Amino acid sequence: MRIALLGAAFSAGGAHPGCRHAPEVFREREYPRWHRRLLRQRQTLAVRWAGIVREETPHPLRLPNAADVFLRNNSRLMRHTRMLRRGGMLPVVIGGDHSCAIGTWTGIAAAQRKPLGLLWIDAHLDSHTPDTSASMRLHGMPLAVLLGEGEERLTRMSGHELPVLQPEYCAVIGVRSYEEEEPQRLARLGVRFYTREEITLRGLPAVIDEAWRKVSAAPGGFGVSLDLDVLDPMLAPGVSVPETGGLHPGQLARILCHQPLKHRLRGLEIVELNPRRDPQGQTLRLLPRLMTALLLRR
Ligand SMILES: [Mn+2]
Repeated sequence: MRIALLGAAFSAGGAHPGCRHAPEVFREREYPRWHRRLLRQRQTLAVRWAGIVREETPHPLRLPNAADVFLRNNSRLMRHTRMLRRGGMLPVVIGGDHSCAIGTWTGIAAAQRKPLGLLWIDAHLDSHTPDTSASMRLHGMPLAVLLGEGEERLTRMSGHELPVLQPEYCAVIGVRSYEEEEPQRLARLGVRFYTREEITLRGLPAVIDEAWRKVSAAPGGFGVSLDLDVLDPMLAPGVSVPETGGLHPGQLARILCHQPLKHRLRGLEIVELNPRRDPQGQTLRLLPRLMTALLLRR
């Protein structure tokens, strides 16, 4: 598998400017070691850096005023992931605040003809629109945009009429903080989301099996959007919007490892790493482990 690492140095759509430093910090501190380890272990992953897409205005911005800035940033990211997919590469995007998901998945979906599945791993539902958001920050809205709801310049970024994602091939897992309009929207659209309570009730293996089956049934393959705030902030403090509780990194690695149809993977993004809240680097150091868990076929 030929993997192209792509930074999305975005913070304008998020809650904290620190997020935009994450791709560079990863590339300098973790990537060389990870790359050497893969070579030494003769792993079949061929990884290279494809560059860093930088936002044009590195200040927190809000909708509706900043729609054009968000559109330009995400359009550039979309062109990169689309080009990488068309070239037969597997894009792995290192964010950035979660608004980069709009560019990542619009580009990956545009490179193929069949519908794409997506597993959204997150403490939040990210399914607001400007009508329901209190903060008007775009990182609380990317899933709604990809499903075709919200700011129209973003939902139609690729020029296609249809939304980027079809609800029946999407699932959200790890959720533990949301406003009531978000589950209402997802329920109306028909997107399955698994809260912390459901995971506790049914057990993680049953839930993850169901979620993986759902997204990997998509005719065009599937992707994973991983917001690091799904993890317990005691163990992974380096995120912009920490929520108490959450998954243990080992649990998350097992989730990523146990997808049986990895040959149908079309992309991965890992977002919301905030190096300024991660002075000891423990959140940063999880990235190679999590990426290897999903990318390596056993
Ligand atoms: Mn998120």
